[in-house]
Amino acid sequence: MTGRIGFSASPFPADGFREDVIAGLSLPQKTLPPKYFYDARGSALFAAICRLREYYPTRAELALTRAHLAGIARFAGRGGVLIEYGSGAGVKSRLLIGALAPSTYVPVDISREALRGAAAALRRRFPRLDIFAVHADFSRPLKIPALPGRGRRVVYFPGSTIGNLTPREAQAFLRRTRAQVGSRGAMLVGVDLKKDAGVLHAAYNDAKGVTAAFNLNLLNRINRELDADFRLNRFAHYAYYNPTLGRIEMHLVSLARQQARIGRTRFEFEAGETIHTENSYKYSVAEFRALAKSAGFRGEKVWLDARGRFALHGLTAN
Ligand code: AVJ
Repeated sequence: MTGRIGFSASPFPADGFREDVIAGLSLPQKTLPPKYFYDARGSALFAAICRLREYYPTRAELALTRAHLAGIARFAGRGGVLIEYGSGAGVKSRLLIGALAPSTYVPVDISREALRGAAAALRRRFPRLDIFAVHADFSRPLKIPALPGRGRRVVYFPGSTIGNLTPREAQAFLRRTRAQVGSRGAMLVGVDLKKDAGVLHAAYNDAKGVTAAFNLNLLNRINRELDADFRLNRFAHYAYYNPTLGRIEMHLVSLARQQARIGRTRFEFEAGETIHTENSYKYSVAEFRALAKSAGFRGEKVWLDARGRFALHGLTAN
């Protein structure tokens, strides 16, 4: 039998780019949401980041997934419904689908192109798999339409993308996911571990300046899509590890006193003032388990890479 392929768009909230940008830049600490990094150029730059020598998370997560695939599959169970937050374009998704042999695979992504590309590629690779792509912003409350597949629901959320959320937001997000998978469900979530600040610093301040280009591209996107006039050479990438809060913070620092216009709205920048563009929280195993517990999950399993840099948590509903 051949697998079916479906596509569904939930009422789409990602068109709030202009509103989100203007609201964020109106705050005392100017802020922009990191989900807007990923236009075509931003996605290409992120792919380049993942290949950098200094950026260990992608390789560490892939290595641990390969090393522990059988155990991960035993935990998640075979033949259920695998829901991935993200497009499923990566090697890790293919490994997991191969090992779990789900009846239905449900990628959820904000990018329609990424979803279509990934679904088409997966269909060639797994011709009997039912693929039900959902075009939605998984960072907001999400309605996954009645699924054709039966069996246990497992949400896969790799890449430490959960680190973009504050612990409070992550807790709310995990609660919603817990409701989504039901009382027999589970979650596999990739989480970057706390580690030497120098290693963290290097990962977000690479020598080739790819992370800087990724950060600055957000202003480029605002210029292009929102009729704005940010001068990219008057802003600089700044990223550092905040050990008290356990997070990398990325900022764009204004190199001079200046103004920028978005449509008809003007924004003033002091010299040295920053736009906070991203947080990337790091959690020890115990910290993340405590967070998961506060959201109704039990931290049942955890797998690490050989060098102890990155964790994949196996959570069950309880
Ligand atoms: C995709 C959010 C996991 O926080 O490490 C990489 C994004 N930003 N380099 C991360 C990112 C700068 C990445 N996440």
